[in-house]
Amino acid sequence: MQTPIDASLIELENSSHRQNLAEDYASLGIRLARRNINIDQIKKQVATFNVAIPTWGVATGGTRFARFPNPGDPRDLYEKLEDCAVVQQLGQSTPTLSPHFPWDDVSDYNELRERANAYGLSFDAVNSNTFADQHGQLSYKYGSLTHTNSAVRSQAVQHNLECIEKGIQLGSKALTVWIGDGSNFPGQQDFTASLERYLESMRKIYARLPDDWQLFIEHKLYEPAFYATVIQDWGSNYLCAQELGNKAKCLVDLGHHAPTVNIEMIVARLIHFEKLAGFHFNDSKYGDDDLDSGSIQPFQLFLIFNELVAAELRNQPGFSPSYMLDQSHNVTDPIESLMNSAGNLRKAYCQALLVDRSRLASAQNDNDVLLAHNTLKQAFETDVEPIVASARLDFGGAIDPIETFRASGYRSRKAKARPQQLASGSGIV
Ligand SMILES: [Mn+2]
Repeated sequence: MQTPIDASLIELENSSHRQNLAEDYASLGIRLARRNINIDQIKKQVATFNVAIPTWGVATGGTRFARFPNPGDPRDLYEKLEDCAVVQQLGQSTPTLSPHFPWDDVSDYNELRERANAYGLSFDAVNSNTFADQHGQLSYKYGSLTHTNSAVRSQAVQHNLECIEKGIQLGSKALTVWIGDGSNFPGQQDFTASLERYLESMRKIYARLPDDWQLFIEHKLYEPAFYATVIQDWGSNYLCAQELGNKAKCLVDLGHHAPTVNIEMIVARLIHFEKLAGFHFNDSKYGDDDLDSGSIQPFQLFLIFNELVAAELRNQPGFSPSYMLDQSHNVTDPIESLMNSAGNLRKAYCQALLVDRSRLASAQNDNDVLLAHNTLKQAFETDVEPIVASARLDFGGAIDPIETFRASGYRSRKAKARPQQLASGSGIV
């Protein structure tokens, strides 16, 4: 397998942390044993949690105003693959990529699959793009799958069908559809007619899904449409997924809700009705900030994982969510942010595994409010870093991925090897 970072460098960096980690792990193990928890068992479970990297997430992102590229940013998909391989090699929790078309268009998808496999990487859900115009065909300025002009809708449907074809060659099993369709002014769009057109278009896409594929519908309450979006919330999402059929499910992007919405409760509802497709993980203070997972609201992230672990433990029918990151790294090194975020997700998962479920259930039944709440807080407040770091180490990763990445000199090597074209003024990537 191709590994972009020298294994001896990882070993050297790990050697300076190995003893401390062993002591921290042993000490945590003693404390968890008092709670009747086997730390080795938890570590094994934590090691099974993986999240897909969005191919657009390895290049520096930006805002509507500007983008400030990092030296060594990947210039094409093959360079993105190499960066994803670094994230996986050091973090050992991101073996899949979620590609985006047409940004990731290549001439030979079988070759792309082989190149990814050589790094030990494979492909998760493919993402279509009908929110920006491509090369001078019909415009999506006033919508795509819901456009008033049937020719534009056909073009958007056709693009999604092509994404499925590319995904089949890459070994993907799902298509994620997010549309920017909506309206900026009251009166601009007929709410009912636009939803009818959406369903008509989506039925055509759904009809062409392979039997073992799923269709992930992603809702978002605003942006780029600032008055209304066609698939604005989980309610519209759920109703559309229900109309389309069993293979259609609802994708929850953590940044696509109003600031005070109780996302963990939405997750619980979608799990109950067997309609949870999975996640686009990120974090936010205000809107779709696309900050690193776990950076702003780690307790919310834990509460979401609490619902996921509860579903896992009760063998909830149809429960098999896809986990993907969807972040924009504007002021950090994207490789570092991706490793940090994937680690934060494992921390939240690990903390959720530590919840004393029987104590929680009896406190809930007895209406012992404080004990129920404190049962969750006890798990959330446990420092689980020794477990997450040990899970990485067991699979050849770095105890401290970011320190190791910095010591490797990878970024400065790439800054020389990947001279950038003129900085583009475009924002969000
Ligand atoms: Mn998303």
